[in-house]
Amino acid sequence: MGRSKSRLAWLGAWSAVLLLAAMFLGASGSASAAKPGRAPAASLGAKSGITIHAALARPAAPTVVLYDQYNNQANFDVTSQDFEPSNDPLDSFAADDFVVPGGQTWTIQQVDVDGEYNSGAGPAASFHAHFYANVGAELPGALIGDALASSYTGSNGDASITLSTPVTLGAGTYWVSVQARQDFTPFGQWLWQNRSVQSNASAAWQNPGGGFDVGCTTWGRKLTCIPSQVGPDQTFRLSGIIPPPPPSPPSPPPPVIRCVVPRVIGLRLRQARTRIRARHCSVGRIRRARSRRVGRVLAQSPRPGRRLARGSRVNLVVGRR
Ligand SMILES: [Ca+2]
Ligand SMILES: [Ca+2]
Repeated sequence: MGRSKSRLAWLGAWSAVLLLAAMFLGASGSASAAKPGRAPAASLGAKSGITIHAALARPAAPTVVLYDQYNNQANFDVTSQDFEPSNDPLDSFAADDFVVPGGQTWTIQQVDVDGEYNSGAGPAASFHAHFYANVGAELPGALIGDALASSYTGSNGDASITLSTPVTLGAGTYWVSVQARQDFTPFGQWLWQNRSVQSNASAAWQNPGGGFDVGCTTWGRKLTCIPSQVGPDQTFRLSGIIPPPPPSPPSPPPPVIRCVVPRVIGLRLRQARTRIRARHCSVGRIRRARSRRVGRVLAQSPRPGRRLARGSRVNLVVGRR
């Protein structure tokens, strides 16, 4: 390790540069943050040079594209990598934001990123995809989903990552950070392709271990943390499913209608019948009894106020001459 190793890494890069002509030459110098004496020498980012951006395949149903800013490649990229332990101070995270529309819930299963290898041919061992809430300053906040060591397909640094842990999010603004889990020795560096068009807030970046000596040991704006960077956003696409809304709760059963026995003593029989039916009871047996109160109800059974099954009978005694 040490200076000789770092020089070897850069020699490897230069041999590729010679093949790719002058366009690439300018790039290598501009973006390098090689630290003499720090081994290996990882860079903060680089001009991507001649890159063919292959069109992505559409996911198969029921998986759908949830969010897509895999376009407008800036041909400049940024480091976002989980290195081997000896290079942990260089571990860094780039992140970009996206919005789940109101009324929707997404289960994100796949993240596609456009990337490149540098100072080595890769491949990444796996990718991490970290999901964060959005805080007021339009930067990543609390970690709310983490798909570590996710498998992927793709080549030359482009990766279609199947999340080891799908992430379900309701409406709102969120951030996703994609990191290659890749040892610098011997696989080199993975760089995430920048996007020349900004959607929502511009990308964020952090280097918690401070190994790049540029500050931003917590989240900052990428273009502020690394002024040599070109392109405000990152290229990525999210795929997954929009689960159907949960079934509405079953409607409550209709209220039980009961016969609540009315008081009908003293009423004329016709009035008594009407009132009894209005209270969901029925008129039962009618007995006649001599009385000066001819045609009026003298007694009733059951007594007023009883709550009985619908249609229960109310028996009456009615006066007669
Ligand atoms: Ca690491
Ligand atoms: Ca953005």
